[in-house]
Amino acid sequence: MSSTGLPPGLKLAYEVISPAEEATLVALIEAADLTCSAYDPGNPRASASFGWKYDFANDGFVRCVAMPEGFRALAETAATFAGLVSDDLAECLLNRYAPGAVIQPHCDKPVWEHVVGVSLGAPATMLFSHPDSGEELAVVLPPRSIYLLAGEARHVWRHALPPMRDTRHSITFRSLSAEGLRRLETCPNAI
Ligand SMILES: O=C(O)CCC(=O)C(=O)O
Repeated sequence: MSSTGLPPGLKLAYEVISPAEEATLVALIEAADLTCSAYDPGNPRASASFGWKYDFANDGFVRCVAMPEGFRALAETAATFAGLVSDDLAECLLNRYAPGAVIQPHCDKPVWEHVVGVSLGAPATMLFSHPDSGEELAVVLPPRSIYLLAGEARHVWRHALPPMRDTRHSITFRSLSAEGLRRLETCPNAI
């Protein structure tokens, strides 16, 4: 049984972009080369990454194409929201959740530090669960809102998305952690 409230370290703000900007971003996501993950068969969630992507197969990084200009203004907004500069945002991940798509409970990989997400389209409820106490918190993410996972919300609590009823898009920006920076130095794809 989940209750409302925010896990410590979760920051949320509403209406950070206009409906017109939202429509433009959705069109840009739809124009991207979205693919469903081979590690998540049957889940109608399609994604594309720009910058650096975590490689689950090799526990390393894959270099992706640079983030297109159309996402630049949003990256600035996300960086400011997180107290960063946009150059700190090593990955820009695009997601399209078709009806039924889910995200299983997880903590983002320790190669990442800040996780900043912008929601577009249908609203979603993000479910946070504490691994020790079992406490659950349901946080509504309306379209055009932004969230930052930091502190306990980032490093202790798991987050998940239950099956989507209507199509939602999201854009997630991630900065590298100290571990991520160290790992990137030894990445064969890095310059
Ligand atoms: O779509 C979102 O806002 C959540 C994305 C997420 O949890 C992830 O990519 O790890």
